[in-house]
Amino acid sequence: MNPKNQIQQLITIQEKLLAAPNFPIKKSNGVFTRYKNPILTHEHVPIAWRYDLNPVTNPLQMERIGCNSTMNAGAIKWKDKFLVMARVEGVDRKSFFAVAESPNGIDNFRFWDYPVIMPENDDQETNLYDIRLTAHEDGYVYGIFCVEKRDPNAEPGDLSSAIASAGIARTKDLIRWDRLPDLKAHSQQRNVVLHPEFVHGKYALYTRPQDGFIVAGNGGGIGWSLIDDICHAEIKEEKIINQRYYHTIKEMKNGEGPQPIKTDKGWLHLAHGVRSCAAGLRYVLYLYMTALEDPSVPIAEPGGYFMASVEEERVGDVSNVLFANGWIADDGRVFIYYASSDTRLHVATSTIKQLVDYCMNTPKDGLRSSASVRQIIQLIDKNKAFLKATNH
Ligand code: M1P
Repeated sequence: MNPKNQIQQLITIQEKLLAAPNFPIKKSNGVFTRYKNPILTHEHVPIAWRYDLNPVTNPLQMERIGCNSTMNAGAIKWKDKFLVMARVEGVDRKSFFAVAESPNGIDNFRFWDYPVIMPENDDQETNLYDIRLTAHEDGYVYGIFCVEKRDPNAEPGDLSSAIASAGIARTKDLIRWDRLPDLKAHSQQRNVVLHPEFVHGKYALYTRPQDGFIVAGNGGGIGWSLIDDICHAEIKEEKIINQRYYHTIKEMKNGEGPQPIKTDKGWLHLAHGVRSCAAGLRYVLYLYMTALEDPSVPIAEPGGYFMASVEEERVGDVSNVLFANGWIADDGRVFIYYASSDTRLHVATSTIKQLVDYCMNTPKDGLRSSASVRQIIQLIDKNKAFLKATNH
C-alpha cells in the first residue's frame, strides 16, 4: 500500500470510531445507566498528534508520538456542547490535558485541534493530571489539578518519591488559561476541588490532606477550607467533612470527585473510596450529600459504593480502578464521566431525582456485619407488611 493510502486508511478507521453511536446497557440497578462503548480511548487521539503525515519526512508511515491512555476527565457544558477535559497520558508516562467535545454527552466525542497549553509555575513540575472544572459564581471557570514533582528530599537513588500539590488555573474561554500560584498547604494535596459558590464571602475548597504521595498516613479524608484570596490560595484551617473508616470502601483513602451539584435537597457529591486487598488498591465511586446552607455539613451518605468496575472496566494499566472527576448536570439529567483502570473514559447517566433518592433512602454503612443483617431484615419485614396490606 502506498503511504498516502495508509494515512487515508488510518483516518477512515478513526472517523468510523468517532462517529459510532453509543448505546445504553439495559441491565441496571435503577440508579444509573452504563453505556456500551467507552467515550474516549487512546484510539480517539487525533492522528495528527501521533503521525507525521508527510510521506517525505515519514516515508514508512510510522507513529512518531505514541499515546497510552485517556482517562480522569473534568467536565463542563459549554456553548451547548458537552466538554470533557481528559487526562491524556503519552507512552512517555507524561500526562497532559486535552478537551474533547460531544453534541449529546454520550458519543461523538472529538478532541479539539490542540491539547491544552497549561502554563508552568516552575521547571520542577513533572506531571499534571486529574483536573476538576468549576464554573464559579465569580465568572471564571477554574481548573484545579494535581501537580506532581520529585520529592526534593528523596535519596539520590530514590527516583519514585514524589510530592503532590494542587495547581490552580482559570479561564474565560477554556482555551487560554491563567495559571495562579499553587495552593499553599502543610500536607500533600491531590483531589482538590473548588466549590462553585462563595461561602461566607470566601472561596471554598474540598481538599485531601495526605502525609505521603500514596498513603494517607494520619491524614486523609475529604477536607474543607475557606480561602481568603484565590490568587494566593493558602489553607489556613482545614476540617475533615468526609472521613475514612475501618473496613469500608474508603478505609485506605478517599477523595472528592468533581465539583458538587446543587439540588433542592442539598449539595450532591461524587467521590472515590480506596481499600487495600490482595490484588492491590481497589478504587470505587460513592456519593454523599451536604447541607445547602452549609456545604461542609454532611446530611446523607449511602453505605458502600455507587459504582465499581465491571467486565472490561476491571482491567487496564492500574486494574480495579474507577475514578471520576467530571460530571455534568443538564436539565435534571446527570452525565457521569468515569475512567476505568487508568486506561479509558466512559459515561453513565442518571438524574438528580434518582441520585438524591439514592442518597436519602439507601441505608448508611452500619460498620459491622450485624448491622448489615439488621438492615436487610428491616427491608424484608417492610416488604412482607406491604405485600400483606396489598393482598399478595
Ligand atoms: O491509580 C488510581 C488513581 O490513583 C490516584 O488517586 P488518589 O489521588 O486518590 O491517590 C491518582 O493518581 C489518580 O489519577 C489515579 O486514577
